[in-house]
Amino acid sequence: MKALLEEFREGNVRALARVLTRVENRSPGSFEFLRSVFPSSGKARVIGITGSPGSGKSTLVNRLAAEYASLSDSIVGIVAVDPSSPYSHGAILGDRIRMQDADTSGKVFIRSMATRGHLGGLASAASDVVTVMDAWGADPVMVETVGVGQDEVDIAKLADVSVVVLVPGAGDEIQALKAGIMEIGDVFAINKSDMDGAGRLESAVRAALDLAPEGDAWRPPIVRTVATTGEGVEQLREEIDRCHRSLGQDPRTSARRRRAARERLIRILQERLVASVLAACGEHGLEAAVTAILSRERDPYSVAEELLEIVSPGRAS
Ligand SMILES: Nc1nc2c(ncn2[C@@H]2O[C@H](COP(=O)(O)OP(=O)(O)OP(=O)(O)O)[C@@H](O)[C@H]2O)c(=O)[nH]1
Ligand SMILES: [Mg+2]
Repeated sequence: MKALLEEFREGNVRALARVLTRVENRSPGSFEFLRSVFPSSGKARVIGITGSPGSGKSTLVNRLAAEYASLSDSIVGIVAVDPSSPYSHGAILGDRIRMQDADTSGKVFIRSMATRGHLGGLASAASDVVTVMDAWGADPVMVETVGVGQDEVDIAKLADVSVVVLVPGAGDEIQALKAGIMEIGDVFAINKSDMDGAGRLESAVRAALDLAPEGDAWRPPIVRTVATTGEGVEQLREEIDRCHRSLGQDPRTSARRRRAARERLIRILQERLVASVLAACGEHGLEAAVTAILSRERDPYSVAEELLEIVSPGRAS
């Protein structure tokens, strides 16, 4: 493990991949890894890219990554949070871009994460992956998520700059407003602008943004893109950079970062607490308790109290 950490610190890509696998699987020693690399994190620009399924996020992320890679010597990190929803394998997304296949330059490092099976939740696992990439030296780190659920909104909050990708004619005008996605967007990309209705969508987004209180330091720009051809991608990158630069002047930035750090700590606590309770009572113990609750023999409150008592004796008041 020491050797692995050393290789990691030397910037070895294989070491990065191995560390990420351990961290994602919560293999023994992964918390020690996270602890020792955390102090080196916090340098990368973290960019969130979110939008509805098939809106062209991966295509756009690939283009942006190529842009960033051409501008500096750093390796660009990409975290693709892959929806494991039933339709992700269906016909609708049959043509989705697999980013794993895309990089040939050796300057982009891509990691796909499954969305299921993370004890502390997806956002917790994703923040660890971002931390590891950041500590390793990737910059920027882009995180692609399908912006629908709370998990995804939480992930978007990991980013300093969030790009919301909308597409014309997909009912996104209404959907975006409904899902509260407008609030997380620092930059809006109207992708597939080669299709009808881009102008209409832009007006709808602008109208929604105009509802934001006056005096906000940052007015989210709207950029029209065609990810497949690369049109507008340079301008999108410039707006993302401009947003990053403005963060230092925006008084809300430190409050936002503080909130994110707090939420992250709470998620870690949840994960570790649940993990230690499960380790103490075992799968059998848990199932037995569930059976007792189902038959109304026990109530979940006292069961929880009892289980907590195992890991923290004498805590009950
Ligand atoms: N016409 C047009 N098609 C595009 C554009 N951008 C992406 N596409 C196509 O849209 C499809 C979906 O693109 P992806 O990049 O996989 O979209 P995504 O948002 O990452 O999809 P998921 O990750 O599955 O949610 C692909 O067939 C792309 O070629 C665009 O600007 N114009
Ligand atoms: Mg994608």
